[in-house]
Amino acid sequence: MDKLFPKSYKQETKPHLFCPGCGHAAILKQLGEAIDELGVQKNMALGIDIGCSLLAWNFFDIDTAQTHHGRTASVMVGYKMARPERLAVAYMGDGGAYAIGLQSLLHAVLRNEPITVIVVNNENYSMTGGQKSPTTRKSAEGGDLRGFKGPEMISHLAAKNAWVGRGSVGNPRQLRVLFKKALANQMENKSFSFLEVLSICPVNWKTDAAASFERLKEMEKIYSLGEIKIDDEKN
Ligand SMILES: Cc1ncc(C[n+]2csc(CCOP(=O)(O)OP(=O)(O)O)c2C)c(N)n1
Ligand code: SF4
Repeated sequence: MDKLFPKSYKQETKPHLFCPGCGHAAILKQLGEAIDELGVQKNMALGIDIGCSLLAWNFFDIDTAQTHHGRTASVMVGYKMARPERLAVAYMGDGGAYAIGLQSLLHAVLRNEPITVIVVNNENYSMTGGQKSPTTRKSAEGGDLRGFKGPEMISHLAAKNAWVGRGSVGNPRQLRVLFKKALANQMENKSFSFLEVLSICPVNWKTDAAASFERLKEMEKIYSLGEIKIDDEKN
């Protein structure tokens, strides 16, 4: 065992608490790599929402605040006001960010608060058992719904120097670059940054690995990935 896991590796990692095959774990791995590559680990705080994102509470060796459901953006706005020299990052699910927390998110955008918001879109309220969220496209009753497009909406409201993008757990290399851009924007432009990440929830989707990635591929066709242009004609 010691040969497989050298001492330094054992000290620096620990098992995650997400269900097997969950997208959150792979997304957080890329966030961690981006934080390491930018060297900001000791100069930031991570706010996590109620939902499966809260299982990240001790994932990293960084200051973490677990906040009220949907209000992580507002809590990190407050943190940033108190500690403007530090990075403030909010990590939330699509249910928390786009339903009960939408007012917190929108007003942070409109005020161009210098925080970074990451929303993991797995098309359902996962922690409570897979209920419909604003991003759900197919209802259990069989109806087709229109999934809420967070980055596109924000791109119409954000200030010119804000940064908006969308990544996918299916493209980890691109995802790490997008995380770095979202964090760098907060540091350099002192403006709002927003990254949605398409993810998988095999437990509530009731899918095996192959079917989970098939559904993710379908999502990747519907939602555009990469940086999303700010519509600065109107704002
Ligand atoms: C104010 C409030 N309303 C509802 C809940 C119940 N609740 C806990 S987790 C959760 C779902 C979270 O879903 P989402 O934000 O999409 O995150 P995910 O679990 O999918 O990562 C809900 C509705 C709560 N804890 N607090
Ligand atoms: S319920 Fe879904 S999102 Fe939550 S930990 Fe399990 S697989 Fe991940």
